[in-house]
Amino acid sequence: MSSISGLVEDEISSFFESSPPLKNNEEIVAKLNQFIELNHSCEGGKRRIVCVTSGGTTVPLEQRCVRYIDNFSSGNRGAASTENFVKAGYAVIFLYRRGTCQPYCRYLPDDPFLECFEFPDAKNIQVHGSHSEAVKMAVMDQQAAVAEGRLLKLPFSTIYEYLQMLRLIATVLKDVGPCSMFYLAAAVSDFYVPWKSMTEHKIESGSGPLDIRLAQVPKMLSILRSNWAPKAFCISFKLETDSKILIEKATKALQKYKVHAVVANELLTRKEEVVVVSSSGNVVVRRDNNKPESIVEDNLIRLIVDRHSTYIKESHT
Ligand code: PAZ
Repeated sequence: MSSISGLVEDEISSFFESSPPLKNNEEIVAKLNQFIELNHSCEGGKRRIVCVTSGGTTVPLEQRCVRYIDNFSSGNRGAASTENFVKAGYAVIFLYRRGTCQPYCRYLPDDPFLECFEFPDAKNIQVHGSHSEAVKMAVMDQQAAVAEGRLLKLPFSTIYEYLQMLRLIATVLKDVGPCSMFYLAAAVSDFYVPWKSMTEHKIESGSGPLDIRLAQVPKMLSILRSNWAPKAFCISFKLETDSKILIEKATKALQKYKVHAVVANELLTRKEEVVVVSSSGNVVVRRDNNKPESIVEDNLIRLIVDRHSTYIKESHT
């Protein structure tokens, strides 16, 4: 297990102490406890629980935010992975950026969404024939996952919200031990403006170039692994645009944060293939080109679920 230095621990504490508190903290805790009770109590059965993070975090530049810095992520990976985890029998906490791609909605047209519908007469509205299958499947699958209590969706926007929510989730998942998993596909800002040094009102324009000093976001993976949820199976992601440095960076992250695997992907080819980097070697996972409906997450989640099963078995011996 990774142990973290006092310095890193201080940086992490001061990040949280100076963050604007979550507005709906108690509501989130209540939802999480209910979800864990339903899926991992003796009465409710013992499903595996995975927290899938998805979408990019924003870094506000003003406290009453008008402008912000964003991290790229459409949320497709997180949404598709969530669907596959539910199919594999997991209960999923989907921690996602507001407005990004949602599970079961990947085949719906989002631009413009209203083109899905038509008005045969003044009293009725119905789904257009060309979209009816996609809409039917989306509604049925999403409703089944929610009705069975297997999908809990929690939205975030800022880096402050994301990290506070991740900490809450890790804390409640601690008791689930090896049957819990973190699958960290969200694109998380490396730099931010500390809340206390941020201007309250909209930054004035018209006085020349803007100088902003960004502080480094403390690396929370280390504390997630060592303190928050040390027994959880943990998968992190590494995105690069330069394929030459991708595997080296992913290997460094694996060693530094002692996660169980790092999924390495390149921006342009991320929907075609990923490389799962772990201490047992690197495995290239590809989309099945012979099947038009195939997505890389079908094979990726199969591999991750297998690895998780081995981890659970080994934890009990
Ligand atoms: O959300 P998306 O499907 O457009 O892209 C997924 C991804 C590239 C954001 C994800 O696979 C990933 O690599 N996340 C971690 C990014 C990072 O290194 O911070």
